[in-house]
Amino acid sequence: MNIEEIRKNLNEDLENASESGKLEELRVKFLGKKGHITEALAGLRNVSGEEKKTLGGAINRLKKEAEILIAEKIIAIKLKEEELMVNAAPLYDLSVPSKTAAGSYHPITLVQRKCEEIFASMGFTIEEYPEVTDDYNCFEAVNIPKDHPARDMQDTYYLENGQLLKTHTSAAQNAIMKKYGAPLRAIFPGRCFRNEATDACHENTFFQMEGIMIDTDISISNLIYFMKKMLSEVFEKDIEVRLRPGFFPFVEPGFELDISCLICGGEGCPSCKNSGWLELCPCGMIHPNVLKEGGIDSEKYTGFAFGLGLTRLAMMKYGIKDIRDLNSGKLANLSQFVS
Ligand code: FA5
Repeated sequence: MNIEEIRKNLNEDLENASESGKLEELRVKFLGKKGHITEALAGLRNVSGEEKKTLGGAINRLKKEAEILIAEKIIAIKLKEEELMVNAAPLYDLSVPSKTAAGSYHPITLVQRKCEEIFASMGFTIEEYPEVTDDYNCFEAVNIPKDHPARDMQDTYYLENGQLLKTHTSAAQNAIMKKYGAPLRAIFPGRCFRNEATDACHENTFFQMEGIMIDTDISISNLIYFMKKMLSEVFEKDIEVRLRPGFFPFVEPGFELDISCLICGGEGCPSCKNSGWLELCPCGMIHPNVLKEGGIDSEKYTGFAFGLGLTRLAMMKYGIKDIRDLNSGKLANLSQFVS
């Protein structure tokens, strides 16, 4: 076949090609190992002198032309095929209801939202704070200087750059005081981390919700009122609580607020370490050092703070016996709670 015959043949084949799959065959026919153009180039060995130069140049131009034409045709056909696919009737009926089960909220999200609703209705703002913070915010700013024995109660995970995962939501107190000043009412829920052994009521990753209220004349009575109000609304019934002294360097005086274990009805079980009571919400009057560090005049203002164990609250509200189930990712367990 001479050059003109090959070109004519190529143009006809390109004209007739209508599927992208066929174009590979076409490429092999002209440019493959035994293709017409490759063979024409191989035939040059029988030609010599000036004719070899002219013919060689013409065949090489045809080769380039063929490569470009085939590539352009492939693009044109693919575009056409895509357009046909897009415009074709859908392969499925959009009006048929989905068989995928609807998702559900995690029990901690449900109690967190409930608490947020309760406190927002009492004028508290809801603040966010990162999980990664530093030694100053987590400890020093809340009156736990380096080498203070209280640090032993909250070991955590440290990053190589010296930052750490917050052990309690109290880590946000300083930033929020500096952001708003006094008077102030805010809650700040968040994930906390502690490097400690796990059991039915302890996790290394759990949720707390901190609350602070700062104003002139805030006293322990205000604290007790807000705690009782929150618990009765979350549980939608009266809950037996007990307040006992508790030490936290960032409050003075400090209390442990325990609720009667709702899993065993106060008789004692692994969820409450067999005591019948569950530590749920330590609280107290904000230490003047913490107010001062947050830029608040501790002579003029007083305030209360609490650190509610949201994860434990979810356990009590929904009767979840083992805290580890909450991080288990077992959807059959976690998807049964609705409000
Ligand atoms: C604190 O974290 C204080 N920052 C709380 C506080 C805030 C006190 C403001 C006074 C004023 P504590 O370590 O006790 O305190 O934790 C508070 C609550 O978080 C506990 O009562 C418990 O409900 C929950 N909690 C603590 N550690 C764990 C854990 N490992 N697993 C699950 N919940 C936990």
